[in-house]
Amino acid sequence: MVSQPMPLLNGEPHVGVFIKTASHQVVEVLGAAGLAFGVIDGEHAPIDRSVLDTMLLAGYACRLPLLVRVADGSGPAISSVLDMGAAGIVVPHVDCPEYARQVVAHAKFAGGRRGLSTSPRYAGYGSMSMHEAVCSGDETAVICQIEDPEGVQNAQLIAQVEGVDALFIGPLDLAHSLGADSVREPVVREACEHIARAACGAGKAAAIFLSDPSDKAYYQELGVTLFIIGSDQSMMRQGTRALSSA
Ligand code: 3PY
Ligand code: MG
Repeated sequence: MVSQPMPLLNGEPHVGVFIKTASHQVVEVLGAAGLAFGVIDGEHAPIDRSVLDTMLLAGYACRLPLLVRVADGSGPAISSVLDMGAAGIVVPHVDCPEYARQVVAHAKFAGGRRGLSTSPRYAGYGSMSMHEAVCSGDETAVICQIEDPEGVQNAQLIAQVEGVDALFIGPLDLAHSLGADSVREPVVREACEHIARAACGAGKAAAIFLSDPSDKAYYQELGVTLFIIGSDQSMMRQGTRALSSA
């Protein structure tokens, strides 16, 4: 077993969802239904380490690439999920290039300081040579979430950090921190556009969270290619409401 396939950075648009329910069955349902990728939310959802491990295993089983949004950019938080074989990490609240460099260093063996063991899943449980494990581990995606005014200001510098693969726009935190009541207020739109342009200008991918798919075309026009639209919870809620009102 090697790292999960990482087709998400090929420049094509991909639609995924946040996964907030601590369940491998949810992963399998989404994979069987043909979803392009999922982002397991380790920042805001109560998912412990061993359940996360099983969810990532389910991702392998149904060939659903899974990113994990870690709680923060610390070394243990990052290496733990990469050791379990996540296709990549999303780090929330990256607000300056120094922090982005620290995130990359924690995520990478070559040029970084990720702790090396060949015994976890990402390295085939000891079946890979050290060289193969390092190559496999370094294929994973490093995605920085930009969702604070300082992050917006520093978006170009963050995008230029070597090893950062994508900037992920966080409209909710942006709206909150910019004093807006809605993600559709012009000040939030401007910040989102600025981040998308910073990513594309540096030759990196841009990702965005949307609660409403009707905004996708607008951001795709700006060069965003990774769309995280809602979550397993919002899909359940919508389905339940539709059923209840039928
Ligand atoms: C945000 O919009 O702030 C996010 O983090 C998306 O979940
Ligand atoms: Mg956020």
